[in-house]
This record gives sequence, C-alpha cells and structure tokens, in this order.
Amino acid sequence: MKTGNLWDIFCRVIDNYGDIGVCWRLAVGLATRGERVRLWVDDASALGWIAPEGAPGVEVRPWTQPIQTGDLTMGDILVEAFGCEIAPEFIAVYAKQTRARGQKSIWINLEYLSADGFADRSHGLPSPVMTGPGAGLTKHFFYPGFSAATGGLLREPDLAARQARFDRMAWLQQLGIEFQGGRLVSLFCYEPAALGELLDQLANDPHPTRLLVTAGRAATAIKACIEGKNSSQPAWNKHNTLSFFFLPALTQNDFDHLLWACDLNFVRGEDSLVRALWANKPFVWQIYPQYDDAHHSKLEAFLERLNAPPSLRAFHHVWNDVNGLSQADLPELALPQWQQTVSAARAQQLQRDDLVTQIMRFALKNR
Ligand code: TRH
Repeated sequence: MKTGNLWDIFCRVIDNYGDIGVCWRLAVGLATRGERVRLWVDDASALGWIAPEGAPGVEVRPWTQPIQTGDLTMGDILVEAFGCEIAPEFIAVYAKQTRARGQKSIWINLEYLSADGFADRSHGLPSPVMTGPGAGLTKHFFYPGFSAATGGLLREPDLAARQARFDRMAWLQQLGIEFQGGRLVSLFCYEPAALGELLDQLANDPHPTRLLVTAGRAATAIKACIEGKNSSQPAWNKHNTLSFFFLPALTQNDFDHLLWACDLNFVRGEDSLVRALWANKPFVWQIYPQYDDAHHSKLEAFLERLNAPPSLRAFHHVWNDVNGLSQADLPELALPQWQQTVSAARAQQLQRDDLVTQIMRFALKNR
C-alpha cells in the first residue's frame, strides 16, 4: 500500500471528551506519519480547547445529516470509532468508488480501550457486512489494549523527548499556579462518592497539598463538596493544609503537562488513563460507569494488568464505589509504592508498538 493514504475517521460525541479526545490523537498521529486525515465529527466544539490550532494534515469536517458527499473523492481507509455507525450515504459512495478503482475496502471498527481478555480475543476479527449500502464489504475490529494480542496504546514518537524538556516550575508559573513546595495533585473525575473523604484525608495530612482541579464536572463536584463541608464542619481545613486551584480547560498538550507536573494524578475515562501511565506518576483511575456495573470487571482486569499492590487496589475499589464499600474506608495514599507499580507497568508498555504504528500495519495487512 502506498504511503500518504487518506483516512476518513468518524466520531460521534456521546458525552464527556473521551471519544473526540482519542479520535483527535489518532488523527494527529496518522498525520505526523505522513498520512492524510479527514475527521468527521457531529460536535467539534471540544476541539476548540483540546486543539485550538488544529494540526497539519488533519481536516475536521462536520458530520451533517445527511452528510455532504457531493463530488467528494473517497479516501482509502474508513475508521468507525466506538461503534458510531458511519453515515450510510457515505458508505454507499465509498463502496462504489473503491470498486471502480479496483481497490479493496478497508473499514476498521475502532473499539474502546479495555484490559479485559475479550480485547485479546476479538482484536483483528473480521465482520462481513450483510445488509445496507456496505453489503459485501468487511469490517475489522481493532481493539486498543495492554497486551501483545491487542492494538496497543496511543503514544507519540516524540513523547519521551517532550517529557525530558518539560520545565515544571515554568509551566506552573505560566498558568499562574502559586506553588511553594508540598504536594501537587491533579483531579480529573466524575462525581466519586469518596470525594469528601479524600478532601478530609488531604486536609488532615501534615504535608500541604495543592489540588489542581480540571474544568467541568470535577470542578463542579469539588465546589459542591467544599460548600457542604464549610457549612457542616467549618474547621475541616482550618490550617489550609489543602489548597485549591481551578484550572481552565487545557489543550491536550497542556493536559499532559498537568500530569507531568503533579505528584499524584486522579484521572477518568480511557484517554487520560493512558496519559497518566505515560506521565510516570502515581495515579488513581475513575472508570467510566456503566449502568449494569460492567465496568467493575473492567477495572479488575486493569488492576491485574497493572500488577497493582493491595493498597492501590483497595483505593480504587472505594474511589469507584465497588462492592458498596463505605467512603470511610478510603485507604491512605501509598505514593512510593504506587510509583514503583506505575514505573514497572509503563516500562512494560513502552516495549510494545504504539497504536498508530499498529493500525497502519493493520490497514496494510487487510488491503
Ligand atoms: O472525558 P472522559 O470521561 O471520556 C469518556 C470516556 O472515554 C468514556 O469511556 C467514554 O465512553 C465517554 O467519554 C463518552 O475521559 P477521557 O477518556 O480521559 O477523555 C478526556 C479527554 O479530554 C482526554 O483526551 C484529555 C482531554 N482533556 C483536555 O484536553 N483538557 C482538559 O482540560 C481536560 C480536563 C481533558
């Protein structure tokens, strides 16, 4: 297959930022390797702060209803992110044009990241399309993941170099974050029931903590929590051992900087989990909750892959409200031990090919 292929990536934003965050990283990753990308998205608003300057080689197109195919020349590879169901009118034109060019279609179904065994078993499987405008074509499942049997994790080739150049104090200063030593902790979460317990723990710790709170749901949750505490137990943080900084919405690059700057990171969803691993700092993950608690087994699978010690597992169980554990059971932070765990897991993952390398190879193989 020639290089400089044109990829059409389809993304539907359900809620939060994970879907568009991952699709953007994939698009940029492909473009930096010489591919061309059209990213079709139904709501591009988050890109306004995730990547305000865009990226060379990536064209963001609105996913309208119906989609404007007009005199569009179809690309070489279709990516359907997270089962978003590519517009049928687009598939019809793609099927027609690839046939006319005597080309084989490449239609990749990019799935959510999971450490579960089903990702190993399902990665790469074909799924013949039986009905609709794509009948006769074959989709292939592509599972990101942590094992050698999966499609790997998103990781830019220049990540290590960027990390080595990072100047923590200059970055904090640039964001106007006052910092006189002590512990820096970032918070990117949904609404964990144990949030109040965490604040108590940090406020009662002899070491001062500065909590850097991300914009959106985490900030709303923290503000409500502080307000509640101030009225029910006014002395809860009387020495101001715990202080807060409310961050603006950061670019994806600055989100990395945040994780690199902190001594402990609370992350959520899937993309920030991977970034936390690359940051090589202790982290606590809030998994995206599913209505039937299916996320609990996914969390266990991840903790297993991480080879997490009992203290880290216990903290995750309370933070994710697993098995109805009481918030009062929030264990103590054990940062030196968690650091060893993260460093070992990161070193292991660095041995594997990154997701963009793998998806390009995958496309070539299925040509
Ligand atoms: O926002 P999320 O909770 O995304 C979720 C999950 O991915 C979930 O699985 C999915 O089903 C749901 O969305 C629809 O967390 P995640 O995955 O970490 O994505 C956040 C993205 O936002 C990530 O790319 C980092 C980026 N980000 C910034 O660029 N700047 C910021 O200031 C913040 C807080 C995040």
